[in-house]
Amino acid sequence: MADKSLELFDAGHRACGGCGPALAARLILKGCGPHTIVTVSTGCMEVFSTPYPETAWKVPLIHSLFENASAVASGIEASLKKQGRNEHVICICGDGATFDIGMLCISGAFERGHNITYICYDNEAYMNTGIQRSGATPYDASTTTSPAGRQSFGNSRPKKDLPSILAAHGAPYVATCSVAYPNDIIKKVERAVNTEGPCYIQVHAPCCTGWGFDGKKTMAVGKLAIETGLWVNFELVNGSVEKAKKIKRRPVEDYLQEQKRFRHLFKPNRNDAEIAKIQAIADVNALKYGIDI
Ligand SMILES: Cc1ncc(C[n+]2csc(CCOP(=O)(O)OP(=O)(O)O)c2C)c(N)n1
Ligand SMILES: [Mg+2]
Repeated sequence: MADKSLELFDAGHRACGGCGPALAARLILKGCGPHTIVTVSTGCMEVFSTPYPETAWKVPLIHSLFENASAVASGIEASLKKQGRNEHVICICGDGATFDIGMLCISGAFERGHNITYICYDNEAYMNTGIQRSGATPYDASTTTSPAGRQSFGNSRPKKDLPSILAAHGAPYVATCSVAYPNDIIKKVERAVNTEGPCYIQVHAPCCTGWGFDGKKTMAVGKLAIETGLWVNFELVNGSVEKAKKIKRRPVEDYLQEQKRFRHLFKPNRNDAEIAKIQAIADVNALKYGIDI
């Protein structure tokens, strides 16, 4: 069991106040413990935590490219195995790196069956380069590459179901969690790093800057995602749902109204038809994971 009082992701980094991913990193390392080697992809996390010559990481960290953190982790894991060592090898990567550009390397690493844990901090867009949409951006969210305006409601595609895709690779353990529930992250990461084989964890990590809310509300916004059913915390063990958090659902607009990325759904006029489509996404989630009390 990892000592949860250890702070392995240090204060003094340069993230925005209220940054969900920074909190995610701190909690992830609590779940892993000190005998851990981390690979990170290019993105906010790498930029705000490693401004040369400083670092917020108290464990070994390797940054290579945007797309290949899982390939780097694969090589580290293979080398450690050869040396008879057993440190945890984890990747901590953004959703752009995970859902889009790193997908090929992740698929290869999971197919080869490396004993690594791949963790995506999901802030639902390419934040570091200026809020471009990714495969993780939710339906209707406004981003700089899917701007809401007279011609568009924002992102026109639904969020990619990456947990199912990686479970279909035969991953023994796949889980989702949220910075709004810190102990759940620690517990799931600890389980993943102690499970043999390639495991995947997706952490919902609200981004106050990119989503457009006050940095004081990160936890509240994260909770609303879960309470509306737009984000579900679940565990897939050998491909089957083992546990999903049950909730009494609130209407999706309680979550949408808190964020500027959805403001076009309410102003200048309320768009009931689009809000109903988002409600339908939450309804499908609720049915799929059986979350309704
Ligand atoms: C091959 C390549 N393409 C594009 C970039 C530019 N780039 C750097 S970070 C980034 C966005 C990262 O998005 P995400 O993985 O979601 O992390 P976030 O910034 O949101 O934390 C992009 C497009 C790059 N560094 N390398
Ligand atoms: Mg991102």
